Amino acid sequence: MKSFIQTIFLILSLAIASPLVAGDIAPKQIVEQHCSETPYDHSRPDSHAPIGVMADHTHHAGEVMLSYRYMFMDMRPNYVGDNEVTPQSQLSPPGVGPYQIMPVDMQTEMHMIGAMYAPTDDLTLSFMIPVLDKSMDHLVANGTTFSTNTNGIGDFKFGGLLNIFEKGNTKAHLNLLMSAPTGSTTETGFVPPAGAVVRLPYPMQLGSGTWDLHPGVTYLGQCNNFSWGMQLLGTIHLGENDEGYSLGDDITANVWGAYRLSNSLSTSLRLTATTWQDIDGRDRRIGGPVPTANPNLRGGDRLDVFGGINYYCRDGLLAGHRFAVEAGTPIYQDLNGPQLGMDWMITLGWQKAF
Ligand SMILES: [Cu+2]
Repeated sequence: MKSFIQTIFLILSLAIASPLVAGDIAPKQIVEQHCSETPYDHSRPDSHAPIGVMADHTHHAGEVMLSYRYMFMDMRPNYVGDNEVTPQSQLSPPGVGPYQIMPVDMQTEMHMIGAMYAPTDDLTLSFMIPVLDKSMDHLVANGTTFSTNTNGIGDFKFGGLLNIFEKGNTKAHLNLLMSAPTGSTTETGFVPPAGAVVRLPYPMQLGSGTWDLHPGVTYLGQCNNFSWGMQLLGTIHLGENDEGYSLGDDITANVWGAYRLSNSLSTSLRLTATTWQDIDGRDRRIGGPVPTANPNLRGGDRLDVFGGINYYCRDGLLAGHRFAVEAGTPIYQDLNGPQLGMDWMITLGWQKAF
């Protein structure tokens, strides 16, 4: 899969490097102006953030936007701190060490359906429903392997984006979002070493089980063919879920820059730093000699780099439709482990405003 990432980055860097990609719309047509005197343009390909960033833009009064994102994440190998460890090095003969089972690879697919509606110029409402499909492969101390799977709806996220600042080519909004515990926290699966259907470990569950706050602030700017953005987002889990725990809170800082190659096409580079905590409390039905069942082996820090392309279709049958892709990989991760680290992720998206 590393070669896949390299291919993606090659494509993205070619897109940045080659003016040919800009096609028939010459960037020369874009008149250069003093940036601070130019109003923020909502109809550029890069007026939407790289597709992996959520709740990044607001709409004008009366506008509705529908969106669909497909996300894929591949997590492997295991880390203890910032060191990669083999699953074999963590497995012990029965009765000797803590682990009889080690996760070796986790893949998550997410379909995210979104809607936005702006009742006023200052407020945009946002709604997002994720549908998740997770699978985890394991190695057992006796050399056998097995996989577990869960799928279903995740936590429904909703709230408002409130414009707090707009001056010339820059603007900012507050992210006032929350999520409802619509995702299951009681997913089960057959675990061969246990010889039974049991409740699966924390990362295989589909929701937090708690009402969560997702406060944040987003700052955007444009200047000629460049644009940039910053977003600080947090997750605060309120109280404890029915199973007796609360997922660790997290903070994510996004910084990105984009270059407009034409009126339809832009490329982007994004850095994302995330820190998240261990689980507070525990689910007494989740257990077993596997690190994913330990609530104190869930936290970590990570720095990711992403390359992306936004395309805003200007004419033809798909005029007004936006398509985007963004792929990324960590450049640093430090995990309370053994815990599976991120290997790579990709987001494909479609957006259409009405
Ligand atoms: Cu929108």
